[in-house]
Amino acid sequence: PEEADRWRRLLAIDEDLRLRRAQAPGVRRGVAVARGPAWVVHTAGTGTDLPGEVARRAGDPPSEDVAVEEAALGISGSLALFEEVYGRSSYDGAGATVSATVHFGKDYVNAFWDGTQLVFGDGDGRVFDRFTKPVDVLAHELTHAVTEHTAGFVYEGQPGALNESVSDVFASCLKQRLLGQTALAADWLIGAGLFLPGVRARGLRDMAAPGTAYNDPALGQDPQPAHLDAYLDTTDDNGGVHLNSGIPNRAFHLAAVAIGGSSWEGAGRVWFAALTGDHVTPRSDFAGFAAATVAAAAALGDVDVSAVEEAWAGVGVTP
Ligand code: ASN
Ligand code: ZN
Repeated sequence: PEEADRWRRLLAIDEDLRLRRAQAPGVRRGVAVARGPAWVVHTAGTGTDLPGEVARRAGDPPSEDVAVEEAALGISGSLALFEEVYGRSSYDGAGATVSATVHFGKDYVNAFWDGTQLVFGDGDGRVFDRFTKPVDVLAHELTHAVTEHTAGFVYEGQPGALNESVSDVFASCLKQRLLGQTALAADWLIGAGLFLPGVRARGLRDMAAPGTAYNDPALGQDPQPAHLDAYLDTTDDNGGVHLNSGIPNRAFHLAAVAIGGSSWEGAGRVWFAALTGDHVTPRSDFAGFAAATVAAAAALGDVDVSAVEEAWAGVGVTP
């Protein structure tokens, strides 16, 4: 509840701004673009039928259900990031309504984008708390939808690890934006607050120091590599998509810190331009995506291109 209150306070500002813009003189009431993309949060009530029952839509008053509120805040915050900072209207670039379901299943310890909607479990009450709790988990899943509609990275091997990494990149950008943190001040953790007390885990992943997020009997040690030299050749996890993402994750962290200021405005604009630009394909590998970020930095004009090149060099990737 403490964490939820914190995000609610931060996002209340955002919601308030959205409503005031919708009601501003000269803005026709009900024009979708003025209000930002819509969203709807459902509840599965611990069942597995999707999407379940509607719990709250954009514009509705808050519900009493904390998971519904967390989802609403994470989704509206992510939509605001994409729209206000990167000029993208929803995940499809055309204002699609975001649909999400919370309370999916019993003791369900994951969250995912199924190609149509977002889905969140409540955790097992032992190791994992609710998957709606960390605002960056919401943004991670919504970014899968953005990637599907843009670069379309196939979910396997290096393009799969890029798909995962890009979700962490914009998840971290959202969290840092809400907290008003610079790249230097941020914790670079994905999923902080997801683990219940007593679990030796700072989060699911650490973008600044992949491989150090957790070390607990229930979880083992965080297996992420931080450099291409340690790339994991495995058939698990679609070729290690959640493992090898540590490599491009750290490249983003290095670029963000080198560029300086806020990650979402500095390195974030470069990564967004690369993700949505012509230099990537569904089968781009690390080097291909690195080259796309270098080209994007050069095209933006106000970004230190060598900071991007050196960030990739720092993880062993040559654009
Ligand atoms: N939470 C995971 C993800 O977004 C779910 C999955 O592996 N499909 O990548
Ligand atoms: Zn993911």
